[in-house]
Amino acid sequence: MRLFLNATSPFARLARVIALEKGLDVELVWCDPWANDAALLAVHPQGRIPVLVTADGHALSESLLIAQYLDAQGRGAPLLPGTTMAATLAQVGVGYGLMEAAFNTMIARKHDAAADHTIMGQRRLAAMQRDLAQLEKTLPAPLGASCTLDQLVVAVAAEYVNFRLPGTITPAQHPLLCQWLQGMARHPHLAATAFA
Ligand SMILES: N[C@@H](CCC(=O)N[C@@H](CS)C(=O)NCC(=O)O)C(=O)O
Repeated sequence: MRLFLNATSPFARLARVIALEKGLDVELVWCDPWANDAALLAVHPQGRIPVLVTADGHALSESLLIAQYLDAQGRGAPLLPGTTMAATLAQVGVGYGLMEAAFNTMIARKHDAAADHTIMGQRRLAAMQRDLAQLEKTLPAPLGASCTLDQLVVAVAAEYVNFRLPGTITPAQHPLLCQWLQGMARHPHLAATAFA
């Protein structure tokens, strides 16, 4: 399998962490999706990362679809346990929403210095704050023996916020999330793929 990625995409990092978590042998293909990377466009028309090319040649896009595929292919306990599926997916949705709002805030700012002041910019920032407030109320389980998809999505999303939008998550406003994140940072596959 081949995974197209770069070093700063939270969506690509999520796919990479899950491949590691599931013990799968995946070749990393580093690319720049913003430069119309020819190798990336050759495997998928969307031109976005992540893309996972499976052993039988299917090009999968969308990090959560890739997550689902890798979870089914790899070894170990499922990242989406059947008995707690709704609760896990509910948390995944909040974490993924945070990831999207933070990423889109960054990209919009790159192209328009006043992006945060537009209606869409304001909606993104407000959604991010609501997602963080929700996580402060309800977090995935702390780092422990088993690993689930909500833990990985929320951790990658929050670490992306800290990486790109420092000062958004604060110990004063989000003490439980900060504490939870400190624990998750010790997860070997999160540590091995940290944003830098
Ligand atoms: N919904 C997608 C988002 C993927 C995405 O936006 N990837 C960005 C990098 S973080 C990208 O490749 N952007 C290039 C472009 O939009 O042309 C997922 O979950 O995988």
